[in-house]
Parts: sequence; structure tokens; C-alpha cells
Amino acid sequence: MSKFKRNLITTALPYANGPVHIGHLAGVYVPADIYVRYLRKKGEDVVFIGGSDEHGVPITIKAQKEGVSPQAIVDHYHQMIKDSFAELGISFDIYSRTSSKTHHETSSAFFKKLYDEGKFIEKTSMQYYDEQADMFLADRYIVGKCPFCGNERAYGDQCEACGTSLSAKDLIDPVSAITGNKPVLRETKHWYLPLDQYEDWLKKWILEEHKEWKPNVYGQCKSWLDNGLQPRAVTRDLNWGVPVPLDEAKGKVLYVWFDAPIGYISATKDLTPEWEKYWKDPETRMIHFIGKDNIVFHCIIFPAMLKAEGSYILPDNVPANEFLNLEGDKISTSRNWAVWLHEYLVDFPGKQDVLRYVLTANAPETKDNDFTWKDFQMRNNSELVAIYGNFINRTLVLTAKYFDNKVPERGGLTDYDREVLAEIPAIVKRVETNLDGFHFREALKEAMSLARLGNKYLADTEPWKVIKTDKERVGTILNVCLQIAADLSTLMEPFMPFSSEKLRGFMNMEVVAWDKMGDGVVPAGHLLGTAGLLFEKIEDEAVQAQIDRLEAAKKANEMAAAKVAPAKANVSFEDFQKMDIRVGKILTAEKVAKTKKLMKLTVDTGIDKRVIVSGIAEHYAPEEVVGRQVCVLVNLEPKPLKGIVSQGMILMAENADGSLSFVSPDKEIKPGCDVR
Ligand code: B3M
Ligand code: ZN
Repeated sequence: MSKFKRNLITTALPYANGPVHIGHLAGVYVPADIYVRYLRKKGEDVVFIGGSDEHGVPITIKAQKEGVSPQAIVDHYHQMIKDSFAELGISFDIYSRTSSKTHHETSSAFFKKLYDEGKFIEKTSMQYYDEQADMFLADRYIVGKCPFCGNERAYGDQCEACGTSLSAKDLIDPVSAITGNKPVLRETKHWYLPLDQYEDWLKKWILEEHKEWKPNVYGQCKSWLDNGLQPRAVTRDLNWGVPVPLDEAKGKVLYVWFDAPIGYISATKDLTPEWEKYWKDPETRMIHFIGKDNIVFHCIIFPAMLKAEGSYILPDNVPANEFLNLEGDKISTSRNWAVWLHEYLVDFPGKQDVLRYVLTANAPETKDNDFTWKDFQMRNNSELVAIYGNFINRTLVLTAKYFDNKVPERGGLTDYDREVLAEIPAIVKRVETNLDGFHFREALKEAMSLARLGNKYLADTEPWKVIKTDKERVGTILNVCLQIAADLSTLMEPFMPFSSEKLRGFMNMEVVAWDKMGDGVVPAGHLLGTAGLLFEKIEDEAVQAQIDRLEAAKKANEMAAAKVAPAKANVSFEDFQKMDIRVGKILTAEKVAKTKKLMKLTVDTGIDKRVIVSGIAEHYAPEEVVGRQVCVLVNLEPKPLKGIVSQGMILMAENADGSLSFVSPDKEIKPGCDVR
């Protein structure tokens, strides 16, 4: 028996500066939702907390980029994130936001209490200040040269070229990203949580009392603790956030990582007047679902804050996941290398469970993992459709056909029937053990083994053959299959709630509690509903469209990153005038035999009609170029190319990816007119 009476499950609050992608889902929201649905089905008391993180510099930067207020940014993305989570079936009891009044009050009071009790230390330091913008500059607002790789556009907190974490003072020739001016150093005062004072306590609490935490989480905590903790500033000079509730702190706000986790408390307050029993009773089990980049905040800093405050419980577990990659590459918002949830929901309507399934089957639980569209398609077609869906479909269709859609009576059981039925509770047990230990992919694999078992049972017993000789035996077989089908709808529900509901509709049955799974869930004589397809095949075109979109994003990134050649030495105007460039019109075009690149053109230059050989054959088909107006260098010395004398050159622009484009007048020009 667990020593806990109730559960408080939190998920990292996504920054409301962009939509949610599959990396967030696989790492945090899908496993948390599976866990919560499982607890609810077992009848446990559970609250499931989510919300948007609406403060911090990423939000103000986004607002500045788009020329709107930070509030407009968070309003937009909060709604979008909230809606898309709901559509995916992430069953939050509340999805709150940190710009709410409750949150401002709660986090402000939290800070004030620690301040009044002398839990902070005050320090002044020199920070970069933009005199024209009249503000201190957060590290992200400062750009300069990276001292490690020489990248000229490194940010004050990180160089994106070499990946090094920086502090603004490391940058060579720093400038303000707001005005472009050179910032000055100015003195500023901040409040710090002296984490060093909590080090011994944290060591005991985590390293001794929570050895059961996942190795990746425990390991990261250990390395932080082994390196020794430093006081951490919990305030910032910024005009967006929760104002520091002190008279002397005008223009300062709580550091986003101070207020954000308090958001879990504020959300619970907004959810229920009984919020304190979830936060202050040691019989509550608190679990934080997060990604690995949030470990230090949830395992070290937030617990130290809670400990300093004194009246709150601490997390019992923090099952952080590693990262999900996409098609072999790191997911990146700025490079648009992601599968966005709101877009998926539009592109694959009604297929929420497929995404939930694939992200769980591929969850980055112990190491980074990869999502590919081919794997997505394969798992849908050869697992969900071919195993689970196929078993359900055959069972229901055969029952309709042979027994008027009623659950047939069970006759005598064979040893094999008994073996199969005995497997059900064994599988359920293994699913439970895995879910209890946060091993979601293993849990799903076990749950799928029940569908595999059903499929195999049908294949082995062949009711479609037996029906010719022994209808009673077929009744028994289908009765067994229907029990398995009913149990599947319960067992799969935490993972794939939409198809479970669909399946119950097919079978005309009510929700079954977790501990009622097993034999006897559907009585003989029960009239089933109307069957349909539980899952549908995903065609090549649908995944190809997604792959094409990613290819396009990759190309756009390469183009954006490509460098242009430096300027050449100056030429005199006289030199320039020596070149005779005219508008011409292409009259005929044909590929030059035995070459890949060359095309033989006849061009009306206005002066004459002449032959020009041009290296455009890999970029254009002959029929695409005939009739086109182009710019021609007509006094280039004639040159034989593959036996054809080329009399001039067609001007082409070469793109960053090597593709070519004609440089053409934008209105009809008489051939022979000058280009200068
Ligand atoms: N918003 C960082 C993130 O989205 C941060 C999490 C807050 S959890 C309290 O990864
Ligand atoms: Zn660098």
C-alpha cells in the first residue's frame, strides 16, 4: 500500500512564445497524461496541473521582433497551446497561466515571505545598461563576438555557432540588441537565494533518500551537487514579469525561473479551494514531469525555495526525459525543424492516438531518440492497423456474422483458451509495474502484447473454418476474443483514449474500471454496437508531404546560413563601359549532346541572331527558355565549347544553393537595347 493519499502531477509550463512540438509532447505531456489517466482509472485522487510560462526574456524578445506587446504574444500562444493540448487529449484538470492575478499574488507573496524571514542575501553587481533605451540588458539582449569561435553574432548567454554557454561579460565588443549602442556597466542590486546553504540538505534528500530517481535525473543532480552550489539571483532588471514587491526594487521583476514553478501552486489554487491539501499535506505525492533541460530547476532550485518557505511538500519523483530528435536532427524552433502539434492536428484529423502511440513507443526515456515520418507510418500501418485494429475488426465482424452481433455463450474451455485467458491478468500486472516505474514505452509494449495475443489466438483457432462444423466452439472462441477486446479498451485507455472510447462504442459498452479488467467484463447475450475501423492506414502521400515540408525548412535554413562572397576590387567606369550588355531574346534551345550542363541557344541580340552556349541545362529544359528575354554580354570573345563556337554569354544569377536564375527585364524590351 502506498503511503500517499493523493497525487499532484505537474507538467513543465511551456513558454508562451511559440507553439508546442513533438519534442515537448514526447518528453513531458504524453507520459504525464498516460500516468494521470492510469491513476484516475485506478480510482486515485489526482490533480493534473499545466499552464503557460508567460514571463522571461524569450517572451519579450519575441514581442520586440514582432513589434507587439509581450501580453499580445502570450495571449496568442497561451490560447493556441491550451487548445491543441485539449485536442490531443492531454487531460489537465487546469491549464493556467503565469500572467494571471492569482499567480502574481502567489509568487509575490512567496518572495515577500522569504524576504521578510531573511532567507535571501542582497548583492550589488555591475550589469550592462543601454543608456538610450534606459534599461538594463538581459544577457539575451547583448550581442558580440564569441571569445571561443569568433562568431560575430553571439548572444550574451550563448553562442549559437559553437554552442558554448556564455555570460555577457565574456563577449568581445558587446552591443545592445535593442539600439545597437555600446552598453555601459552600471551597478544594480539583486536578491539571491543562497543555494550553498541548502547543499547538505539537498545532498541528503536527493542522493540518499531518492536513489530511486531515474539515473539521468539522479546523475545530473549528483553532478550539480558535487560541483558545489552558488547563490542564485532570483530577481532581474526587466519590465515584464512579476514586480519585486519591495519599494527599493522599482523596475525589477522576479526571475522567471523563480516565479514559473510557483505557477504550479497558483494553478492549484485556481483549481480548488482545497489546494492546500495538495501542497501542504505530506500524504500528497507530488510528481514533476519535465524535460532534461529543466532538471536543475525542479530538483535543486525549486525544492530549495520550497524548503526555505517551509510549509510545502517536496516532489516525490521527477521523471525527466531526454530529448526527441526529428529525422536525425535536433528539434529547433528557430530553424523550424519540428512537427508542430497544431499543424499535426490539422494534417491528421482524428489521428491523435496515432501520435500518442508513436511518441510513447519511441519515447526518449533513457536516451535521446528519433522521430521519423517513415517510422510513424510503419507503426500505424503495421502495429495499430495490422495488429490492434485487425484483431478488433475480425472479432466484431465475425460476431455480427455468426451470432447476430450478440456476445455468444461460452462452452467448455480448452487448455489453450485457459492459457490465453490467464495471460490477461499477467499482462495487466506487467503494464502496471511499468507504469508505476515511469517506463511508458515498455508499458505500451506490454499493452500491445494483449492485442498480439488476441490476434494470434484468432489465427490459431480459425473460427472462420470451424464454423462449418462446430458453431458452439466458434461461440466460445469469439466469447474469449470479446473479453480480450473489452480489456483492451481499458488497458489502452491511458495511452490512446480516443480509440478506447471508439472501441467501447463498437461494443456498446460502458467504461470499465482498471481493477475490473479480466474475464467476464462482457456478459453473454450482450448486444454489440456498430463496428467500424479502429485505425486507418496512412498512405505514402501523407507522410511524403511532411517529409517535403521538412526538406523545404532545411533548404530555407541553408539559404539563410549561406555566406555571400566578399566584394571584389573596384573597377573604373571606363572598364565597366567596355562591356557591351544587351537585352536579347532566346529563339531556339537544344541540349548539347554528350554533356550534362550545356545548352545551345540561338539568341536575337538586336544586332544579329547568334549562337551562344550556356551552362544552364541542369536548371532549365529547352522548352522553358525559348521566347525568354535575357541579358547578353555580346562582346565576350567567341569561344569554342564542345565544337560549337559560343558568341557571348547569357547573364545568370547563382543562388546560395547553386541553382541558377535568368536576369531578365521586368517588361518587354526591344532586343538590342542597352543594359547598364
Ligand atoms: N518554461 C522552460 C521550458 O519550457 C520553462 C519551464 C517552466 S516549468 C516551471 O522548457
Ligand atoms: Zn562561439
